[in-house]
Amino acid sequence: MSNYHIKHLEEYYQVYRKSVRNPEAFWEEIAEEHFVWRKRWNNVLSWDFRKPEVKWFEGAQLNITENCIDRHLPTRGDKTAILFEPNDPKEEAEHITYRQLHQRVCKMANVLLEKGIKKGDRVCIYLPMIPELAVSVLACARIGAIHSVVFAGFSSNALATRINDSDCKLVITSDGSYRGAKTIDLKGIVDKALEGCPGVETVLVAKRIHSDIDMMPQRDHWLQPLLDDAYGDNVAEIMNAEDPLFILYTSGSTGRPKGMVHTTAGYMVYTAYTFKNVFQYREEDVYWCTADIGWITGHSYIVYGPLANGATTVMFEGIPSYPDFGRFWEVVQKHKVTQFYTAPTAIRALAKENLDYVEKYDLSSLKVLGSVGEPINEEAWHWYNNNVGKKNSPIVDTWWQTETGGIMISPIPYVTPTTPTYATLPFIGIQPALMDENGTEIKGNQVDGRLCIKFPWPSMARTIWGNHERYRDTYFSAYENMYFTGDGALRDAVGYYRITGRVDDVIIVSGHNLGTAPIEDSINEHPAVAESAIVGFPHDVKGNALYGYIILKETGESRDKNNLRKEINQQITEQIGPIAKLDKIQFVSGLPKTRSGKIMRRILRKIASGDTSNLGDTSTLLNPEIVQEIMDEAL
Ligand code: 6R9
Repeated sequence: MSNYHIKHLEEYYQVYRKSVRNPEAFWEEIAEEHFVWRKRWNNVLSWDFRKPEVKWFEGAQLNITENCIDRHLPTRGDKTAILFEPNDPKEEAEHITYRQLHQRVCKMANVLLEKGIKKGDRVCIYLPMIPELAVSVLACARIGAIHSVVFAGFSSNALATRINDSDCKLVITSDGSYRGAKTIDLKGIVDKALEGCPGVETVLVAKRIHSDIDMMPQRDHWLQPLLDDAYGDNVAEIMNAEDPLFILYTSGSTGRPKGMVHTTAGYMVYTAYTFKNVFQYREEDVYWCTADIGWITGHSYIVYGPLANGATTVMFEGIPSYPDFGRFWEVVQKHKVTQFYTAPTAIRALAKENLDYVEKYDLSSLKVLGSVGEPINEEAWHWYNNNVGKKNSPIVDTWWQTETGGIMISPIPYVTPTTPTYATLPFIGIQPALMDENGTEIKGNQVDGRLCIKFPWPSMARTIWGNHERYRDTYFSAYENMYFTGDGALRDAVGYYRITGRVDDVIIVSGHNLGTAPIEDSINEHPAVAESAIVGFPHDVKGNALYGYIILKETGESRDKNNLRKEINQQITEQIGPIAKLDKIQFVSGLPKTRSGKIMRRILRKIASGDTSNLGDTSTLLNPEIVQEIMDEAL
């Protein structure tokens, strides 16, 4: 029990040391004390990063849903497991207790079994953020089917690629979805996708927007009547520790999306343990992560991590700007949210709006604020800290990846003193290393390099679905015996890590390595600037020069543009140095972003270098129309 909940910094260092000196003993103790197993493991860990092969808790048997649901029934049966907050604030929130969740998952599991889904089969879930999404995920886990959730903002092409890559036999979707004031025809997207997916035999359709849709006889079935008829209990399938739990696609810098495969026991242990500590979760808390379950953040920290701890986890169907920019804070007040976990892109969007939207609401329930998905710039950090946390709620800047399954570098709130833009210290059990270009580890502090992990952790992805070689090449071939993250990082004087951005975003100007994030931070601090992205473009003398795409705040739009350019460069010169000055500054009304909020720099790089003949795949962009505008006005 003692190691499960870290309470002060000295304890962090003690437990950390223990976890790296003897990882097997450490994780064995956590696994033994906090989970229910059908059969104990024979071996805690075996690994070889050269193959690569990693196995945790080999020989153990379990079902993750027994850990996330069944075991809570005697003590938390009437506690809210999932608190569903609909898109429309006028629609009532739904409290789903652990007992109700158990019944709903069992019924869904029985429907899947009845449709012929067996252990090991792949099921694609393409649903909006409604309770059926979490229920479907858990129902797959209940019967040992491998879920592949595809974010319901992806196009039919992207959906078809993912369905075919993992040979899904069944798709769970809905008649449509609400997104702010809009409705989206999800079933139409599925129908189009399935024209190219001969392997899909069955489509289950949840009713959400009550629209008139086409149902293909034999293939398509309304979900609710099947659930109504299904038996409300189900004996969980017994899974081996290393049986796949799910596939989740993530885009690579090149080529097709990679289906990252996560397995059962290690993923469960690590997501539960990180959830407990990174959010300092307590029994009475109401925890809210605003991500979509279509991303890893939703898998690990809306569904599995919170439920494994018997928590109340909020599922929000809506968007931050509907019906107005106060929506997040209204929900925090209404449900007395204690932990709030979101992305810097959302914070920056809200920070552009009037402060009244925040100040109107009582946010005093908040204890911990989280950030994930990209580096959080200093201005956004302070806005979040001052206006949402009222300087009373520590911000946990959590660095991790789809591939890592769980949070890897993060403060522990009320334990680790925070510093803006720093993800701070490695989580318990995580052994980071900074590497130079020649493959040598850079020791000591006040250094920067490429971020690698030296030792396995329980929730790491085990392979890429159907392509183990690509898994090895992408993550284990750059540095011997290390997992390479693709990110750059610096380690400061006290050993805190700051993620400087993807290594492919590093720009070498006159022989100096410049990370995009610190330069963008500096630009964003200019009072007229809302957001920026910089890329490199070829330069005769310097090798590369910097090109900045900058979105102005409303207040900046009337300013003289050349004066603004000078001021921005002056600011960069002061904060980073003249080497980081921008050669070109283009003011734009938006930046091309993926649906998870990441700027697609590949496109900006092409435009900056005047090479727009082949912009590559823009189908995953949230706002493809912006590309033309930026091209038309390029410098
Ligand atoms: C969880 C998630 C992973 C990439 C990662 C890094 C960036 C995520 C970050 C962060 C700086 C943080 N990233 N969290 N960069 N600070 N706190 O986002 O997974 O969608 O796979 O993205 O996101 O570049 O390598 P995923």
